[in-house]
Amino acid sequence: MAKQQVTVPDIGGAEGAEVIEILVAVGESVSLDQSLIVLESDKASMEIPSSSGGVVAEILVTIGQELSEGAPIVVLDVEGETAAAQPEPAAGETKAVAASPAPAEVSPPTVKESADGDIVVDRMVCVPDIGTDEPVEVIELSVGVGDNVLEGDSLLVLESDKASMEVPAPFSGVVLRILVGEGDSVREGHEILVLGAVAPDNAAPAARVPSPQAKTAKRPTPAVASDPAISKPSSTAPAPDKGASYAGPAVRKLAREFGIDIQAVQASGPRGRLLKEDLHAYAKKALSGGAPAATAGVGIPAVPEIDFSRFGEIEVVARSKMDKVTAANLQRSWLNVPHVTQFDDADITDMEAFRGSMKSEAEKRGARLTPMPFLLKACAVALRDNPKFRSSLTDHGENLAYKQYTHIGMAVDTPAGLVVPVLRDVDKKTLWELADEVIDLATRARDRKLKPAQMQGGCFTISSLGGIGGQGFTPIVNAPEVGILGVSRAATKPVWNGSEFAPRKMLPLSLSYDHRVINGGDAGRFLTQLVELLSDIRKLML
Ligand code: CAO
Repeated sequence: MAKQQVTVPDIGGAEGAEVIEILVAVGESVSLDQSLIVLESDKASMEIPSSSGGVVAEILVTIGQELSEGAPIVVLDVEGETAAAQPEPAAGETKAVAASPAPAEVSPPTVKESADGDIVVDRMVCVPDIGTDEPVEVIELSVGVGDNVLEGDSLLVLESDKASMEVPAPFSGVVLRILVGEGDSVREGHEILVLGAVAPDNAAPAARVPSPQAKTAKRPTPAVASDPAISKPSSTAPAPDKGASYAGPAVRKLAREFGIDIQAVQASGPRGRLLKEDLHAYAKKALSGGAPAATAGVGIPAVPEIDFSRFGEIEVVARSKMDKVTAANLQRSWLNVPHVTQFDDADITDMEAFRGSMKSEAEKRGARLTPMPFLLKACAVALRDNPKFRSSLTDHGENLAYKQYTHIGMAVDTPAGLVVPVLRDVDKKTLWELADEVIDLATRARDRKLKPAQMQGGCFTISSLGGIGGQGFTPIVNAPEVGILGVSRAATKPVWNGSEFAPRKMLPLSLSYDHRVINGGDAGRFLTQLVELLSDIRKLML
């Protein structure tokens, strides 16, 4: 066993590249070429591979330390070899890429006169030496046609397996044409874009005569004379709109996996560098409904924050915790569940007659027999006969969990927000028991006295706006449940009975369901049965 020090290889001349991640720990076995640390310079980040296999005996760097070529990184215990026998990795043998790619290469210029008489010198800009012969991917275009860029501004971001790097503009000018797209593979010398620079006014007369160099350009420059984008770059024009944050390859990869636009994320690392933690925090915030602005969800463009006071007086009121939790839950369901909503009307004329006939008995019992207990009972029967409606997706969608119980959630509108207490074993309870429980749970909800257990375990939800009004709405499934019944206000309507229009009390129902689990046929059967049960409540006993 011999000790061997691994040092920073040739990183393209970058001085003082910062250690932003240490990827190994003392005692860990590493193989040849395994990444040890991530270094980041002003323009690029790169993983530094081990020059040998072995066990990490000592880590000689710390996060934030600045390193240059030759700086020691780790000491390895290497089996059967002496340190001297292990050659230093030669430049180019490592997987590191140029830390600060030279400004993009440029082809010899062509000189043109624009419509307004300016002298435009346009040059093809190519991928510079990026320290590898392997193709690398264009992961971001930082500019668009017509953008004014300053020398050193990032034109695009390239990424290999091991590193990402920005390619800076070789000179100030205006982007006339872009020849690559995101996802393209490029190598050194690949043509990226055409950049036009306007010759300074005092140099214009001389520049009007194309130089011999321009005439003998080896690489043909695309014709851009008719391009309206040719204009004199204004020294006061803003630089291209780029985010201030910089992200290393691992962070960029994670951002792509999450579908997060890194420019939308607040960076907390040194020098405005984006950390993985920033992405996690952003995703968490988005999922809890608290992402900056009214962000609809991860990967979805944020709705911009507006200063409404610009348009008139406003009052800002803090939302209750319950309101925010409900918002997050609804947003999560809406984003995750492919919703379909189906509508029908139940003829509840007879049910209402029966309910009316029970009024005095209800009063004697101190009960309130609203349509809700009937709806609960009818749903329990329909859930029994259509068991998919009380299932949930499990194991990442591999399986369905069929619940053998009938617990039904009931949306309750409270001053503090929407809550959904759950009535347990609805199928085993009488209408009177359900009527009492509806009042009890609704009262507890409004008094904020519900226990967490009383809001858990539902298989299906009923959201009744019947007491409030409306002709129909599309409720959002309360995931991981797969169905929800929306109930609107019953109204007396003329219904054709085969020989005449008769006045009937019609109850509008809307059934939303998770189309990953329930198909239209399932939903049609469920809703049809529900309508039949409510239209003839004797069937509830079958
Ligand atoms: N059509 C016509 N009248 C109806 C009705 C309907 N579909 N549903 C209820 N009513 C009547 C009731 O019979 C009652 O009238 P009476 O006092 O004359 O009997 C009146 O409307 C008020 O009923 P209620 O709403 O107090 O009682 P309920 O049992 O029907 O509902 C509850 C209980 C807790 C579900 C309800 O109070 C509630 O909070 N609903 C809102 C749910 C909600 O916010 N959903 C939206 C979620 S998504 O944002």
